[in-house]
Amino acid sequence: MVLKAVCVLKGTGEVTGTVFFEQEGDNTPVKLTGEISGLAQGEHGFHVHAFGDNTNGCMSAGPHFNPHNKTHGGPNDDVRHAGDLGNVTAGADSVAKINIQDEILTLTGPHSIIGRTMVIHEKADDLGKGGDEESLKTGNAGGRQACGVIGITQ
Ligand SMILES: *[C@@H]1O[C@H](CO)[C@@H](O)[C@H](O)[C@H]1NC(C)=O
Ligand SMILES: *[C@@H]1O[C@H](CO)[C@@H](O)[C@H](O)[C@H]1NC(C)=O
Ligand SMILES: [Cu+2]
Ligand SMILES: [Zn+2]
Repeated sequence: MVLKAVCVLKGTGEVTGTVFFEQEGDNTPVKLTGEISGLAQGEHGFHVHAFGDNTNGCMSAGPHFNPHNKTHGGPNDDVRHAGDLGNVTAGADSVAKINIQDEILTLTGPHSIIGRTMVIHEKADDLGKGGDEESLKTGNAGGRQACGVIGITQ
C-alpha cells in the first residue's frame, strides 16, 4: 500500500510551498516532490522539525526531529537527525524544485513524520560541518521562513 502525505508551507513573508510525500511501504524510502517559491536564490536548509505545532508560528515546531538523539548532519550521513534533509536550491526565479529521496524518513510506525512540521530556512544548512556548536544542532540555517504540518492525504 502506498502511503501519501502533503505539507503546505507558509510563513510571515513571501515564502510559500507545497511538498508531497510518498512511500511504497514499510522500510522503503520516502520520496518528496513539490516546490517552494519566494526564496532568495541559493541554498536553504530544509528539515522535519519535532512538533506539529504552529501556535507561535514556525518557532513552535521545536528542534529538528531527532528520535535517536543524534547530532545534526546531512541527509547522507550516518550521524544525522531523522529530520535532516540538507538544502534545497532556489534559482533566479526564487523557486526551489524539490525532488528528494530519503532512506531515514518514514510515514509509518512510531517515528512517522506525519503530524510533525516541515521547515524551510533563510540560509544554507552547513550539514554539521560548520565547526561550531550550533552547526551540530541546526546547521546554522538561520531563521524559519515558512513551515507547515505534514498531513495525511488520499
Ligand atoms: C543525548 O545525547 C547527549 C550527548 O550527545 C547526552 O548528553 C544526552 O544525555 C542524551 N539524551 C538522552 C535522552 O539519551
Ligand atoms: C546543502 O545540502 C546539500 C544536500 O542536501 C549539499 O549538497 C550542499 O553541499 C549543502 N550546502 C552546504 C553549504 O553545506
Ligand atoms: Cu529546520
Ligand atoms: Zn538536524
